[in-house]
Amino acid sequence: MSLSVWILFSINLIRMREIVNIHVGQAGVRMGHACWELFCREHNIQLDGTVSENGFQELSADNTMYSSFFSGDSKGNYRPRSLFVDLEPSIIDEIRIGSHRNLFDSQCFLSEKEDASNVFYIGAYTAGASVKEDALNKIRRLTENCDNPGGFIFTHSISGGTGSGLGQSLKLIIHIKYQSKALHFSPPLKILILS
Ligand SMILES: Nc1nc2c(ncn2[C@@H]2O[C@H](COP(=O)(O)OP(=O)(O)OP(=O)(O)O)[C@@H](O)[C@H]2O)c(=O)[nH]1
Ligand SMILES: [Mg+2]
Repeated sequence: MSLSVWILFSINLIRMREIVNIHVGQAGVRMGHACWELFCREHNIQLDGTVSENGFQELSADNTMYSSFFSGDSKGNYRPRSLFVDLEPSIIDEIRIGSHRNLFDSQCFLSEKEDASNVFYIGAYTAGASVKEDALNKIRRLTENCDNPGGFIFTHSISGGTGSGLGQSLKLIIHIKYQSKALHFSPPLKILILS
């Protein structure tokens, strides 16, 4: 390996890898919201995206600890690198007006008017198809804003129509587009997918 390639390779290893979080359907959006509450606590980030007093000192001398999940905005605050998608608006609207409303960028949210009624086909092909392009555009923008994209984390249920149908079709496209490897952490989920 030539020296320049090796240096680039080493820098890549040292730089923090950035993760894009995608939450699909009611269960996915709710689980995602709960995860962000936890991530904020772990990173000492407050409800408006600012770091609490002594937050930097407690975690790290620089801000690299934050970049895996959070992006910095123009005001120097931290914003979750995430996308919430649902075919009906109520669950996402709860977050839009809830306690974390000032944490998330408005571009994080994408909702339509009617859910997929627990039907995979509607989530994947009919109603889901109308939001798929918008969702992929938002995911592309989030990924392009990363210096060193490391992967995607999805949260979604496997029984609702939006989470299963739209979630699955987004994962398939991302898998092809970004040549990602799928890791399934839950053995029962793996068995269900195989069957
Ligand atoms: N753990 C958890 N499971 C949930 C939650 N909300 C719904 N579920 C489960 O998710 C499954 C239904 O999927 P949903 O996520 O509600 O459906 P959806 O993806 O919104 O799809 P449609 O509503 O059919 O468009 C059921 O098994 C619910 O019990 C939640 O907040 N937490
Ligand atoms: Mg739903």
